[in-house]
Amino acid sequence: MKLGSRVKKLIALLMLAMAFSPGLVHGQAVPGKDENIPFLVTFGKFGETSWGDDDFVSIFFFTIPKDFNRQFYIKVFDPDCGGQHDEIQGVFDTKTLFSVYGGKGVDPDKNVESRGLKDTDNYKQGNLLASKVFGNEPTYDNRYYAFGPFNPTEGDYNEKWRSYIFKIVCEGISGDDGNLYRYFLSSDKNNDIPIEGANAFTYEYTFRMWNDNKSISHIYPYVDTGIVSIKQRNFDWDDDGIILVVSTYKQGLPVPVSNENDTVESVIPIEAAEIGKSLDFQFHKKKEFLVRNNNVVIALENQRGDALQFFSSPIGGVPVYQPVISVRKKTK
Ligand SMILES: [Ca+2]
Ligand SMILES: [Ca+2]
Ligand SMILES: [Ca+2]
Ligand SMILES: [Ca+2]
Repeated sequence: MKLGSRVKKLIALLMLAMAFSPGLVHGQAVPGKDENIPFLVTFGKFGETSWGDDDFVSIFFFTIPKDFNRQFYIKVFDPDCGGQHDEIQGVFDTKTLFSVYGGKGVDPDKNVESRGLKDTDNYKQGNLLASKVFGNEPTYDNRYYAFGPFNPTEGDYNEKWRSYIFKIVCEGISGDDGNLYRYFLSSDKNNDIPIEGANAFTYEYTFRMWNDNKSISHIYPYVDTGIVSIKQRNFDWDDDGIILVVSTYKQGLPVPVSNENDTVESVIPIEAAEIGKSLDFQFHKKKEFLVRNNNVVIALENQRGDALQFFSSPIGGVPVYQPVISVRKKTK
């Protein structure tokens, strides 16, 4: 029996090592595996912002590595607004338009307006490759709809990431209910088959927290060179516990949080040790009682006013705090 438990332990250790191997990429699920976020959420444009969506639009970018030369799909889980998962106000009357863009104008490094942060319609730049409106439709309830197939070269090439970039825009074009959904980037239409080295990112993250006050959700912005401080903005957090910033350098820096239908901003200093890595924004729900159906918006910009990206698969992996242990010899 002793040997059996040892073997079991060894297998468990091996599986743990595999799970943390950098060769395995989980960037295809949005929200990502490490984020522990149940759903993205976009409300119909006649919704009330106090329900947690400030602009009724959500924009995500997918990066397909240059070396991947097969077709792929962008799948949307529960694209409808009705039945399971969605947030009703009165009756389900929200219509949601999903649109996939490729080609020139999509890459948010070259075209700042493509990020969709300045309340203009210019985020629709690029070639429209596919689009579909979803209402309250049982056909798509608790199921996937697959956009595609797309060829990688239909994207906008970005040299820095050595990847083709695609954009998916979700707009609540009518109604006032909240559409909850997820994305999955897949090389197969009917199965979730990840594409190695692919990732996804956004600049303004609107998501649903779990209805579980023990859960911790995470989002992972990437700190590029030249960043000395970042301004965080959170909206409609419902005073639901605390938001902490964790990095290799920060053990858990609390940031000011918003309450109902308001925005709170603060500036977070960035240390040299944090450059070229991801930060871990941790969302710890209130313990005393359960805040239900909490939708929240978060966005970041650097000291120059440039927006930071949140990656579904954290660049460089999940950051782990490394206490600085000073080993000074006594000189006496
Ligand atoms: Ca549904
Ligand atoms: Ca409604
Ligand atoms: Ca939905
Ligand atoms: Ca909220």
